Amino acid sequence: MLRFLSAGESHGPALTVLLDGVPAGLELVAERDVDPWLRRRQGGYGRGRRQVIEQDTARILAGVRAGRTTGAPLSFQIENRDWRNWTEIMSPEPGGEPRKRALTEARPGHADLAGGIKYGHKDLRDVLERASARETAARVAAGAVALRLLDVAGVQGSARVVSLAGVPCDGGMDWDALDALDESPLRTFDRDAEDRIIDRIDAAKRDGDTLGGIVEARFRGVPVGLGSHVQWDRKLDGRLAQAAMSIQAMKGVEIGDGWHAATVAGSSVHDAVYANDGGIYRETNRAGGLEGGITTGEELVVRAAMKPIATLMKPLPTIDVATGKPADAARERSDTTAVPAASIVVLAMTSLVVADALLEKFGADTVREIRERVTAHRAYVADY
Ligand code: EPS
Repeated sequence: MLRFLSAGESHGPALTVLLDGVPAGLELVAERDVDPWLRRRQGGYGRGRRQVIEQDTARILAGVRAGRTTGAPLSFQIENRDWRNWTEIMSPEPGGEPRKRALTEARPGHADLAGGIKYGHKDLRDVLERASARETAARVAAGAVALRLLDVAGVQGSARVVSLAGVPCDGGMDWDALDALDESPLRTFDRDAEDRIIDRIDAAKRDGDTLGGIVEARFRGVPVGLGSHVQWDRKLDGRLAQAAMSIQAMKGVEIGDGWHAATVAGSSVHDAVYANDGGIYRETNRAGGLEGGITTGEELVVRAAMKPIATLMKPLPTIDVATGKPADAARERSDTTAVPAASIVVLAMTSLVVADALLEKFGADTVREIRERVTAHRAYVADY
């Protein structure tokens, strides 16, 4: 079982990542395998000044020796460079109350108010520091290890933006041009839509507003039979949706044709099955690679809808929790949009789920066993 936990505040000293269940023998070098994903997550047009301060890198503290996992739990640390500007405010030492930069004007749409009531805080910084999407750097570090594990099994993942600010920018999937996604400021293949979206981001920034969008994580080479139909909590579609929905600001998840499938007849939704000498195949993949909560061997396609970030420079009406009086919502330095970054986070979280399902099916202590078992399974499926 692959288990992942994180700790760390947005302006604390560091994020800590704990990843348990990684088999032994996985080649893992932070600079090569993890840091490029952290860099991708930091990018994208519409980010704020915080990303100029941070240069995320993962320091491996446990579970890896001489470039290979040992089978022991992995731990990473990702430093918050901004912490040096917050040492007094974020210090765990008693005293200094009320602290500077206390936040009392709850931002509608953020965790501020519900979290403040739940945990009994009047300085809502005690909520926002952990609710902040800074935490997604930890998710991406863990997800990068999951992607390495998937690679061993011949599974490849990709992350892109398919709509931003209400402008569709799907542009079709092209596995041979993944570098183009890294070069695009919006992580999209649709270069024509890019300028229009950038104009909208600039306008939103001028207006003190924020923008959401839709991102896609996609996997190819997925073995048939990950997940199961036999129990609700083993269905892979449910597990993927939970992982994607747990990401800050996500409001919807769809698999394959998703919401569209609810609007058309069954004959236009389900993927007919054929066979030839090469084995079983489908000509369409509207199901997004899952039937009955089990992978079909087709590409796994998960899309997630991100709402606009809740920190608005043109604040909404709210209440001040210290006085109970009406107030303008707090303004914190933030991003106009983080949709391109969110595509990387959705890929990371779904990679952890797919890698967990892979270990469940091929249950192995070593990478060598995974390789052998996946190869044998692919031969079985071809023969079925
Ligand atoms: C965030 C607010 C901003 C974002 C942050 C998420 O932080 P700050 O107030 O320090 O500028 O930059 O995201 C990150 C730090 C990151 O690395 O993604 C929030 O309130 O969620």
